[in-house]
Amino acid sequence: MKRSIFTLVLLLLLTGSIKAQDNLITNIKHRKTLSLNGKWHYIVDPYETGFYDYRYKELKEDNGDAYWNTGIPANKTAKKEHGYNDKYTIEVPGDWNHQKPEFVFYEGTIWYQKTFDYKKQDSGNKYYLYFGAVNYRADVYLNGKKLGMHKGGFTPFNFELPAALLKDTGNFLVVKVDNKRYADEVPTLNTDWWNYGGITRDVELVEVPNTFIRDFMVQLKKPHGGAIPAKQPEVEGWVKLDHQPSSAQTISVSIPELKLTKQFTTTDSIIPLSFKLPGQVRLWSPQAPKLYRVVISAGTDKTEDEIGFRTIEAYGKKLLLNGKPLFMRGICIHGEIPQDVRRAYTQQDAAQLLGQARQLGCNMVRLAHYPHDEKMTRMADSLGILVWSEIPVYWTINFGSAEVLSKAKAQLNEMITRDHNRASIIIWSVGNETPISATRTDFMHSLITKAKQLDSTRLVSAALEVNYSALKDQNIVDDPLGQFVDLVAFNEYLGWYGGLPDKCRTTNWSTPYNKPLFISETGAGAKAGFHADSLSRFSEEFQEWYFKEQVDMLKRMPDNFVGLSPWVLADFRSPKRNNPVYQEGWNRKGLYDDKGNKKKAFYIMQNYYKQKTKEEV
Ligand code: GCB
Repeated sequence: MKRSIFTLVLLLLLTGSIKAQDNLITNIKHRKTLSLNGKWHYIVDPYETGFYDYRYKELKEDNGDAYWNTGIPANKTAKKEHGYNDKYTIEVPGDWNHQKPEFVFYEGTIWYQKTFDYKKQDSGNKYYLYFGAVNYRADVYLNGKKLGMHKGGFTPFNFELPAALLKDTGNFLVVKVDNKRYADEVPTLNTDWWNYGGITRDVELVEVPNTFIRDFMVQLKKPHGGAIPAKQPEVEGWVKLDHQPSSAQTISVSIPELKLTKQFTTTDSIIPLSFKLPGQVRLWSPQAPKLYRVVISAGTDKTEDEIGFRTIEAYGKKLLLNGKPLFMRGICIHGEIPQDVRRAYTQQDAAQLLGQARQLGCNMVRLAHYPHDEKMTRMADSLGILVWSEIPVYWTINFGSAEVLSKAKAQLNEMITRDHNRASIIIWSVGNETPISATRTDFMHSLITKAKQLDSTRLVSAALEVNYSALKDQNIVDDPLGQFVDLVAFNEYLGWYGGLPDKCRTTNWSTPYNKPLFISETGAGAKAGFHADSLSRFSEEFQEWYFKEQVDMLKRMPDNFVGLSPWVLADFRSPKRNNPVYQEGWNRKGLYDDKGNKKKAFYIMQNYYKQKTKEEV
């Protein structure tokens, strides 16, 4: 009985109201795939001529003028005003802005085209096109037929490729990518980062058996009451098949290193899992990021993943990792490689960003302000770096709109679905610096509820903000959203936006909520190499002074203070930052500059984190 209620709840969760990517396939790394990365053809189409006719009506699928159709004239007299050739090529993945000088500020539509061959293995199999991320809207066509449309620039999606449409040779794949900003999208018109456009992450053709493992969750059960995990900790999760098999099937979950195999029988397409791990299991932690190979099989399908087992809990004033108090030595990171002025998407990119965070002494990163490439969260798993992962509900999106809420929920769903087996991720964040109002609080509360439904094992938070015009000596972070989050997190820039850094000497922070308190941002701008006295804005000395004062202030934080993630790891591109001497289109609050050099302030934070590490042992 208990199990069937559980199944019903799961069913509701997994087949819920969000249509967009409820059928996301996870764990792509371990599937049979053909990479469609590499050179693609492109057409720049600022007027969307390939999509709308001259009366601005969407073109019919078979209209030869539509850019999803080949553009090859039938004969020499035929008129074609578009086409793809090798003179116009672009790399996938990768934002377009850094690839051609003429695209540096481009926001609009670019059509991508690739021809590929694919030999189908088994006529009963299924085929999907999987995109790691396309910013912002993608309309996808194969051999002249529309497969689907997706919105959201930082989360994955897949469309089924009908087997009859997929040819052995000469498949004509077209993606219309549009990164124009709109008031009713997520994020909205206004952000403090550059809106890089394009197919920014990997593209794969995925082949799976007819009934396949679409997704699974294998995590330790949510802890309660500050408990240390039992010697034989309990796994709770589920396996989600593409559809319910016609006759009962056996699902098996095994962890070879622990000599464990468990079997379950399907009664539905979602199969709840519940079992104990053997006593010799080693829990995952930043000190010992142990991952186990977990193999899941169902009928003819089999997949595996590397999974770490740990618990995380906000208990009273403490944050407990595996039942022990945790202090987060964090840093905020943008998904950008500043020395190349582009989005991050490779393994080396993840190694650079997480490596820099490690040098600073971090055990935690806040991946701002949108889900980063999956390579980042997987690498965080293997390096033992805790992660805060966020959706781009940023500043003043349209909180009154039900449609915007459903867009935010779709991105939340995709973020959590992709990464719910990553041990490193301990916090899902539903947004950043959203202005207090009843409408906003309802909106954010609804996202928090959704996040908890999708994943009961992690914490949910949001970065709250400070009103600098109302600063007092005793500041109380009492944003009403605080009652719904597990961790009260706030951004404060005392000394940069509110007075000068010495303001920290008399300022104190607390929250009325009996919850752990975290500083999710603090930072000041400095142009690397500009040296002056500490009162000079944008000098390295000003930023150094700022962090010294901040660190002194931290010593007076209340006993529920559980860490911070300063803003920001490295300088990043922002069209809002136009000081012609010090910024030139860059937000300069990095502890590293845009070439990877450390600024003076880096060492202040590094020292603070060294001290905190010593206190831990
Ligand atoms: C913030 C935002 C972050 C900005 C930063 C800044 O509070 O969360 O996205 O880039 O301040 O530099 O002002």
